[in-house]
Amino acid sequence: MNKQILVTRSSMPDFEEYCNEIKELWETHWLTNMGIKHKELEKSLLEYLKTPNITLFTNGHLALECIIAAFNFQKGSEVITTPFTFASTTHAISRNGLIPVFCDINPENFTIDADKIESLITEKTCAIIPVHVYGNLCDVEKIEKIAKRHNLKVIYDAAHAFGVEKNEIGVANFGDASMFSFHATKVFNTIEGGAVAYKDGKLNKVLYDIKNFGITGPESVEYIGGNAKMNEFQAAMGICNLRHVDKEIEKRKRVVEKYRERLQNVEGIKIIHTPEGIKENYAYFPVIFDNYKYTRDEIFKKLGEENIIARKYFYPLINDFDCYKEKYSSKDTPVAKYMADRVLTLPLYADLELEIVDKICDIILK
Ligand code: T4K
Repeated sequence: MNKQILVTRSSMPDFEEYCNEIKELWETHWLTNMGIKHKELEKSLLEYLKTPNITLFTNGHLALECIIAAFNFQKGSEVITTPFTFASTTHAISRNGLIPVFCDINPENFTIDADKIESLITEKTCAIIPVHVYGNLCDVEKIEKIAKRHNLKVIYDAAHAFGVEKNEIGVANFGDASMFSFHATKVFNTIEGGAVAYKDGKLNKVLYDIKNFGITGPESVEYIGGNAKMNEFQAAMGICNLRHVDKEIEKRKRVVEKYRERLQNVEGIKIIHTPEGIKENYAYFPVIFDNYKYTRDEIFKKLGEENIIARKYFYPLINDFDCYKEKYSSKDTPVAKYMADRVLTLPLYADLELEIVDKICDIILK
């Protein structure tokens, strides 16, 4: 195949639509600091995500760092999380002066194994930060019960889960807060960008202050905040992309259905099955090669030779990263280790041609 097929490709509106959206910025010269585009996007997202409160950020990572900071946990407290995720989740905990405690994942949908959380709780535990990895919902009911029992906060890393619903309840409604990434690689993007949705409306002011240097008035700075504001060009991209996101998700669905049709019931290939009642967003298509006739790495290489660049999300595991491996080991999370050694996420984006999906499946199967 001549054309290079990457693991994903950003959704973009028509050039004219975006130009039209940013035109008034040339009139107002108001480019950032919570301008009109920012306000408009915030309002639309409240509705789309069916959440009572939302705050926008310049990217998903800072959104997560800021919501953790907003809860003001005592430094050195422990946070139970999963190593089967992107670097950001664990880094956001560590950069807040908190201690990540890795819980293993369940082999069904690779989210945190809720049955293993309680054994990791100590008197130092302050929160659970699970990840709706690939857009798969965690066991939100079980996690809520555990959190209530032990008086812990739950902050979901919902970076992958934009638009996912369970029995018509938006994913943003689970836990105390949820972070969404609007990075270029996501189902919904604002170029770079992110948001936190949350239950307690009082967090609105705290988050605003944290993302804006802790400035609380014209002559007062009450907190040591940072700068994590979404600018007007990002927000304008979001306004345009939100108009088309449902159509984009429908197009992703076609691709996923094709992959499922070709790869399910193949010995040695495991794909994730979504339970009833879930509205999916078709964010990623992970495949586990488990005693298949070729290893994950062989398939990865073969696809690469055909100019198809799949990705090993999420390998290596975070507890094996150079910056964490002195304190942690992937041996402590054997299911996550098993999956990380065998997973490959296949190319998936709205405009991916079904012939290419077929070609990818042919390479894998033959
Ligand atoms: N939590 C979780 C669970 C996450 O997965 C992420 C981010 C975060 C938190 C933090 O959210 P952000 O701060 O990023 O908002 C990519 C993304 O950069 C990252 O956002 C994402 N997760 C992660 C899973 O994937 P890389 O290092 O794989 O990106 P890169 O540059 O290799 O791009 C991957 C593919 O995407 C390219 O092969 C082609 C395509 N692409 C990329 C870019 C940059 C585009 O089509 N357009 C683009 O502009 O991390």
